[in-house]
Amino acid sequence: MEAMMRLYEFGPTRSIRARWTLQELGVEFEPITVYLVAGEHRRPEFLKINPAGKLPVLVDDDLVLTESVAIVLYLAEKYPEKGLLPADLTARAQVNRWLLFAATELEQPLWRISRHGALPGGQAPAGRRGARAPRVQGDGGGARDAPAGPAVRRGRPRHGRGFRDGLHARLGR
Ligand SMILES: N[C@@H](CCC(=O)N[C@@H](CS)C(=O)NCC(=O)O)C(=O)O
Repeated sequence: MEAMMRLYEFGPTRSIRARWTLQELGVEFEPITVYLVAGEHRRPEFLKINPAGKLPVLVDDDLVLTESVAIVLYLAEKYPEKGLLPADLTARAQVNRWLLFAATELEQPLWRISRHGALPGGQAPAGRRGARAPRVQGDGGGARDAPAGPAVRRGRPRHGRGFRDGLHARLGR
């Protein structure tokens, strides 16, 4: 019998991408919480799994995989019958485009803004107001929602209408 996959994660971080994908696929996995806030990611036992001391990490048999987007793609390709990645080459190219856009264009500036930016009008951070991550629209290719959704959510309620509308216009919403 195949061993259950293990996901090393910590709630409201990029770990969500891996968890989202596993849940979307309906795959059973063993979740292992590594408390970043308590510094557990710097403990020797975790550094043996990922010497970079970062989350998420997916362990599937002999495979130890880091990088949240690589995990999303691995899972989507492992279960092709679930249809998270389109079979058509050009449709898949669009999915890859959004995955890379989320990771390379969207994520860093949004992290920077959310860490250093003032909250307009004293608004509470998005997560505390129960904002839901939006889905990237279009046909097929559910895999692109996992990385893009949390990043878009970061940019949604707190940075004012102009920023949000520009972002959503770019995403075709
Ligand atoms: N590019 C990596 C980034 C991983 C990463 O930086 N994870 C953060 C949580 S979102 C982390 O583990 N930080 C701990 C640290 O940097 O000490 C990915 O997408 O998986």
